[in-house]
Amino acid sequence: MTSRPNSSAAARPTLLARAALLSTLASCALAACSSKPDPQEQARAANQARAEAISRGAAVGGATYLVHRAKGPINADGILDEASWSAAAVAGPLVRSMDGQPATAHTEARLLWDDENLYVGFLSEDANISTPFFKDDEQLYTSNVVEIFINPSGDLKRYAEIELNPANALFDATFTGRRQGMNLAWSSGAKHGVHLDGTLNDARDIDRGWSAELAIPFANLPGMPKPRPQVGDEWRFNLYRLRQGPGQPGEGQAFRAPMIGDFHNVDRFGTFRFVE
Ligand SMILES: [Ca+2]
Ligand SMILES: [Ca+2]
Repeated sequence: MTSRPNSSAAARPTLLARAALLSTLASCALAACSSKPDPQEQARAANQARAEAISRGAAVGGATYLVHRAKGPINADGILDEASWSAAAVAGPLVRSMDGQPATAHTEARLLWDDENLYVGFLSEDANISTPFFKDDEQLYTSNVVEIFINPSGDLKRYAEIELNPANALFDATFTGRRQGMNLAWSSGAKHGVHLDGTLNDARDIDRGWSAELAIPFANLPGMPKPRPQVGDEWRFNLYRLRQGPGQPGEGQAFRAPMIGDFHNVDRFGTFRFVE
């Protein structure tokens, strides 16, 4: 975790302050913790420890992530303040993709679903939010980006790759096998938004981070075994973040570490289950 020697209690970073979620989650991981124990921070620490245990399990053992049903509408505006997000299981913190060890900046994700969409929310600590890309389907994966790979049938062949960057540019493509049959013309039809707690492409200040929110329609996903999932169904997936470019460490992060420099390592995809 990055510590910030200059932070005081008054100026303590509250990453993405408008995401109410963050006030109850992970602020110890995202900022310097106060030395005063207080119940809220203890609860946050416990939540963090639980998330890290889940992440370790996912990184090495293939723990199944539970996708809970959203209890109300989700507006994919990049602000994870819908009550359903607070009840969603944490996926992460993401780990280094090459070795499963702790990453240099905190990233966590959450998934939800309803009859029409799979929802994905990412919270990413980032001291220098940047990207050179502003158009959809550009090579977002050469810069800073969060990603989900989804394989509904579990065949480890027909999967979608969907990425979102801090400029709210979307990359989406389907594949018919590991790195095979890429169809960049495919559109997921995802609604998406980002929220920046900082400034984009301005290295003169220190940013807190950014959040991303996607509503991905089931209707367009490749290889769907049925029109929409049901409780108990399991899909294969992975979640990633890339930190590349000026001021970035050149780091790949993953929910389940592929352990090699290839996010398309489908054999290392994790599993999630749709639950109530
Ligand atoms: Ca929202
Ligand atoms: Ca596309």
